[in-house]
Order: sequence, then C-alpha cells, then structure tokens
Amino acid sequence: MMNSLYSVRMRASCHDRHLSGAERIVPVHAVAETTAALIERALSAHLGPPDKIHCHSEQIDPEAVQYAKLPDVHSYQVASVQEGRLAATQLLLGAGLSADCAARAVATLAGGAGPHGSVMRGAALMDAVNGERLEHDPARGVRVSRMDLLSTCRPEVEALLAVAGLGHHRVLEALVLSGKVLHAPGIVAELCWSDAPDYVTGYVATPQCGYQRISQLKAVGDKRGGRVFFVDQTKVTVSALVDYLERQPLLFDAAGTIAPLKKWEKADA
Ligand code: PML
Repeated sequence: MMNSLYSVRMRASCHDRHLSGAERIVPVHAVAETTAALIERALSAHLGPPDKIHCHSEQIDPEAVQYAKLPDVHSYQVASVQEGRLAATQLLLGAGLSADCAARAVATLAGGAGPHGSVMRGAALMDAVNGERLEHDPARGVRVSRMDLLSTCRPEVEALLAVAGLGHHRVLEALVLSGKVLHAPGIVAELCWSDAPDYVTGYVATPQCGYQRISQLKAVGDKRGGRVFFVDQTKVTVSALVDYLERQPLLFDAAGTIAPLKKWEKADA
C-alpha cells in the first residue's frame, strides 16, 4: 500500500504505574519521526523518567478510516470545585441523564474509578439510564485509540486553539479523544477531568452541545481523575461500542467553533 497509514502509539510507565501516553495516525514516511517524537515525550514526562516505554506502530487500511469534524468547544469559568461539579452535573442532566446517574459519575471520578479507589488506566463505561458500570476490566477500563487530526487540518486547529488561549497539549489531545467518543454509536455524554495533580480543568462532552470545558473540577494536588462514557444500551452493545472506541480509525478533517470563555451561569444548562 503506497499511501498506507500507520497508527503509532506510545505508553510509558514506571514500576507499572502509567506515566504518559499519546498516539498519532500518520503516513508511512512520518512513522520514524513520529515514533522519535513520542519517545522523546515519554522521556520528558513531568512525573519522572519511565522504566518502560512501549511504542507500537501498526499499518491501517486507508479505506477503513472514517472522517469527522471536531466538536465545538465551549469554556466555562467556575469559582470553585463545588461549582464546577455542579456545572458538570447540570450539563449531564441537559444531555438526558438522570440525577442519580450524573451524581454516580461525579462520585466515581472523585473517589478514583478503579479498584480500591485507584485511577483507571482507561475510561469507565456507565449505563446512561441506571448508572451501572459496564466495562469488563475495572482496572483497565476502555482505551480510546486510533484517532488523530488529518495532517492538513492540524495547523489550523492548533492555531485556533492557541488564539483562544487553549494551546496546552492536553486540550487538543482531549478534544480529539472526545471527538471520537462523541462519534461512537450509542454515546450520550462523556465526563472527564485529568488525573494530573496540577491540571484541574475538565469537561462534559455531548453530541448536541460539543466539548464543554469547566475550569475547575478538582482541587490542585488531587491525583484522582479519569473519564466516564455514558452509553445508551438500546442503541449499541457494549462489545460493539468498545470495539469502535478501541479499534476504528478516525481522522478529524475539520475544526469546530471555539467560543470565548464565559462565566458559568446556572441557566446555561
Ligand atoms: C482541557 O483543558 O480542555 C482538557 C481537559 C481534560 C484533560 C484530561 C487529560 O489530562 O488528559
């Protein structure tokens, strides 16, 4: 395949603790350069040097690739963690989740979604009606993979985010990941905040409203965070959804809009 694409994925850990991960979908001529950049990134992870770096490249069939537009971005300023979690809850209710389900999801991330309150390596899957946890492996969760920006679209998206003051690499990576989640069958919403102790911004993403950032969803220093994906099981089976999230290649070929930062008002929900 002359025009073949490769999925290039990196995971770095120390004493089996996840330190960093990133991935790209690139043409064959960019595989070596991309691999070097991801390894460089693993070595400079702010949580310390890894003792293991896995870098994996795998050819993907260009005809299997789906294309989509990135979600629109909204950013809300909140005054406290409490207000942030209230805002997240209201946005989840707006997506059609029950109050019980939204509260369970917030409590899940706040307490550590993995076994014994640990941080999960991937995302939790939650039934959008009754809040039941659906992922088969509660320590691993679901790892969204094989998504990226089309190379011709990357400069525009990076420039738009930079102009909006959203140039941190976490924003672009979370936006791309969330874009894939919103494109998956049966997804009702996603709740996320980072497990990085110094990064307190998170988001609620929904197919109707896009990627809705909330300035504070946890306290500085808190290492707990992660992702919860809400699933409508009348639309998709768990195994079909997980297969899509983990294996279907998806490239974003157009940017969404980026709204200016706005103070959170309860009526926004
Ligand atoms: C953002 O600021 O939009 C990113 C929020 C979530 C970051 C999650 C992560 O650390 O990967």
